[in-house]
Amino acid sequence: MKEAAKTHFLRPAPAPTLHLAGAPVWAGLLTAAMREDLLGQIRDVVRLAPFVQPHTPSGKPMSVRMTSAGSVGWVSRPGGYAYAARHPDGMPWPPIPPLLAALWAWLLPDARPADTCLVNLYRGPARMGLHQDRDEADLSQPVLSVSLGDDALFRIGGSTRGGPTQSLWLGSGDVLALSGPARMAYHGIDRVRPGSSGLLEGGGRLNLTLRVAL
Ligand code: MD3
Ligand code: FE
Repeated sequence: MKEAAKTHFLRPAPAPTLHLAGAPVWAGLLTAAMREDLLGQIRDVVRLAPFVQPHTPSGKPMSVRMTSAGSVGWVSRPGGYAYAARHPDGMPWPPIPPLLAALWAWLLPDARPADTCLVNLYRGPARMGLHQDRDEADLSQPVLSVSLGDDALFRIGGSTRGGPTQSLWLGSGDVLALSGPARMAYHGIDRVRPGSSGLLEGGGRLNLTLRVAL
């Protein structure tokens, strides 16, 4: 990790910018230098574990490309979603990027260490429909989301489908923690604003979610 990031994480965690459905949001928490540093660490992950296009268990292709880091990674198989020790192509998942492991420990000191980081790539019209994250064994553990690249319209509701929702544009370097009641909230990405960031070569957005899967 670069010196700037280390120094930054030694300071007390700042107060969140706002709360959305009870979830703290730190807008622009990662500096430009940290975003570049993290992007380099994600490139290393993708080199070892390439993006795949997952399909839903019913066979529909998803518009988001995905890979993972950690001791396990999220996979979609005909039988359903799971955390698996290997990439669909057979290789083990690369380690969680050190900047993200440090960010997790800094913001969530009471949580168990994250054992997986899902990497989502949004390009063009990619989106993610409203869903709950419930493939993890211990749903009392939080999820930490980091956005890089183009802005995305994030939507979050309650823990039942069909209720009211709130929306927020997530920008590059924004961080969001989901714990407590927000952990089971329905959420998704309605759309990405093309060209709103120059961070990714070829444009688009990355979302990194750290989780305790096992
Ligand atoms: C609320 N990713 O990977 S991140 C996902 O931007 C996912 O790629 C979106 O939903 C993305 O499952 C949203 C924000 C987020 C992540 C996990 C959550 C919100 C969450 C888990 C529970 C509740
Ligand atoms: Fe999710």
